[in-house]
Amino acid sequence: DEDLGISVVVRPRTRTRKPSMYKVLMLNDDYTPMEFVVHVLERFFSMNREEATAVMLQVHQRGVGVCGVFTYEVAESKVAQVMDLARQNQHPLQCTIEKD
Ligand code: TYC
Repeated sequence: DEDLGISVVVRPRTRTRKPSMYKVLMLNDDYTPMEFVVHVLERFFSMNREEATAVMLQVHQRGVGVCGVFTYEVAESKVAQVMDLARQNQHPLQCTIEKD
């Protein structure tokens, strides 16, 4: 057949996927001061005082609360920052990651 001289550029395309999201959960304990937990929520999860207080009270009353939802690496980094600051201040505060 005759070549009409029309060329088409075909770019290979891989599907983009949304990254899995992970919740950072804060756990209750009997010793960490409420004010410290509020400070942590304000500092690392960009909450205002009202939001931070509500989440802290939720954790205090129910045992667990959601600090935020992030990609895996960001969630890991938030947990590390919280645990470092808690350790530096000798508080037993724990937080963890759960797949959303
Ligand atoms: N239960 C703690 C107290 O009575 C306060 C607290 C709240 C601790 C939330 C941890 O994630 C936490 N001092």
